[in-house]
Amino acid sequence: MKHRDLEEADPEVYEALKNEIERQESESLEMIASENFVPKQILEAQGSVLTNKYAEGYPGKRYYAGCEYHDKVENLARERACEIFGADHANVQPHSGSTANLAVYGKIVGKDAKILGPVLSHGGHLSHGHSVNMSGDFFDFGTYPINRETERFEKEDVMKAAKEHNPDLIVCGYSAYPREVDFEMFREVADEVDAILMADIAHISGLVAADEHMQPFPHCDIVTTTTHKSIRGARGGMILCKEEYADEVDQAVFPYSQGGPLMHQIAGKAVCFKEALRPEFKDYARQIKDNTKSLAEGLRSEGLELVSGGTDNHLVLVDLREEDTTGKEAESVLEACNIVVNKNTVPYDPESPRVTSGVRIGTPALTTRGMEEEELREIGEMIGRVVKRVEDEELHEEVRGRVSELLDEFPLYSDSEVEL
Ligand code: DSN
Repeated sequence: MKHRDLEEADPEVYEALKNEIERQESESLEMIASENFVPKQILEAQGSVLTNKYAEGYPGKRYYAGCEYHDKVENLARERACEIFGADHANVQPHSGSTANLAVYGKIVGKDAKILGPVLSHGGHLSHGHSVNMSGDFFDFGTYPINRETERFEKEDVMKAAKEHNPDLIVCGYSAYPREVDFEMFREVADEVDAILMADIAHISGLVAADEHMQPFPHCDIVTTTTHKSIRGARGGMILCKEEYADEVDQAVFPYSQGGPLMHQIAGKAVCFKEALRPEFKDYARQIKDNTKSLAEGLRSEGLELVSGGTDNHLVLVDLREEDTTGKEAESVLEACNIVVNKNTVPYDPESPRVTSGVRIGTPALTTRGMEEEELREIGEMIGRVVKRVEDEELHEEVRGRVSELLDEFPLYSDSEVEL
C-alpha cells in the first residue's frame, strides 16, 4: 500500500474539499438551523484509523477480536453522554437521527404499533411518521397539530389527538419549532393514554446539554438526537434512555437495524461530548439563545412576522404569508446575497412544501464563528430588507458587501494554526 498526500493521490477530491473549506470560511453566512462547524479536534477523530475496524456488538461484548481501543472510545462516548443528559443509558451507534428514530419504533414498540407524532408541516421531521418516509409507511402514525391561535403545541390539542389515536408511543421534539418543548406536559398526556414518551432533541441537544432548555429526563422514557447540530459534534445519531429500556435500545440498534458501528464517528461523538462538558460550552449555548433573540428583533424591526411571535431557542420561523414573496423565492434571493437559510412551511401553510410561506433561520453556526447580539440584529435587519425588496439588485449588492466584511471579521478556521 502506498501512502500519498490527498492532493497528489486524488486532485479532484482534494480540490472539492479545498473549495468547500473556502465556501464555509468566506463565501456565505451559514444560517441553516441544523448546521454547525466542528473544531479541528473533532475532524481529527473522525478522520482516524478507527475507520479500519469492525466492532459489531458493544464494549466488552464484541463479535470480533481486537476492539480494546474501540471499547475505550465507545465507553467514553457513552459515559459522557449519560453525564450530559442525565440518562441511565446511551447508545452512541446510530448512524443518524432518522435511523435512531426508526430503531426505536421498530424494536421498542414494533411494527404493528400506534405512534403519535407532530404534523410534519407544523415543525416535525420526516421520520416522525410522514407518508413518504419509512416511518409513515411501516407504522400506524397519528398526528397532533400546532395550535392555530398560539402557534405552539398545547396540551389540549395533543391530549385530544392522543385520546383519538390511542398510541403506544408519543414523539415530541421538532425540526422547525421556535419554542421550548414542554416535556412535562407531554408526560402528562403520555400517562393519560399509557404511552411511552420519546423526545427527538436533534435540534436542541446543545441547548439541553448546557441546561439552556428544559431537560427531557425524567419526563421522557427515550430520547433520540443527532450529534452534529447545536451540540456541534461529529455527524451521527444517538439514543438515550432510562434503565428499563437499555437492553431493548441496544438490541434495536444492533443487531436489529444496523451492522458494524462507524467507530471513527463515535470517536468524534466522544470528543464532542467532552467539549459539551466544558464550561465554555454553556456560554456558547447561552449565546445561541441571545443571538436568536437579537436576530428576531432585527427581523421584526423590518416588519416581518415570526411564527408564535418570537423564539426561545436557536431558530426563528419567519411567516411570509403577508409578504409579497414565498419561502422558495426568499431562500433563493437570500442565497444570492450570500445568506444561506431554508424555505420552510409555516403552520397551516397555504403553499406546497416545495414553495412554502416561510423561512427557517438558525444561529448555532454564526455563534460558533463568534458573532454576538449586535451582528445578529444587523443580519436580521438585512434579511428583513432583502425579503421586503426581493427585486432590489442594488440592495442585494450592498448586503453582499456587508456579508463579506462580517465573514472576514469572524474567521472560522483560517485564524487557527491548524491546517485542515
Ligand atoms: N435536515 C435536518 C434539518 O434541517 O432540520 C433534520 O434532519
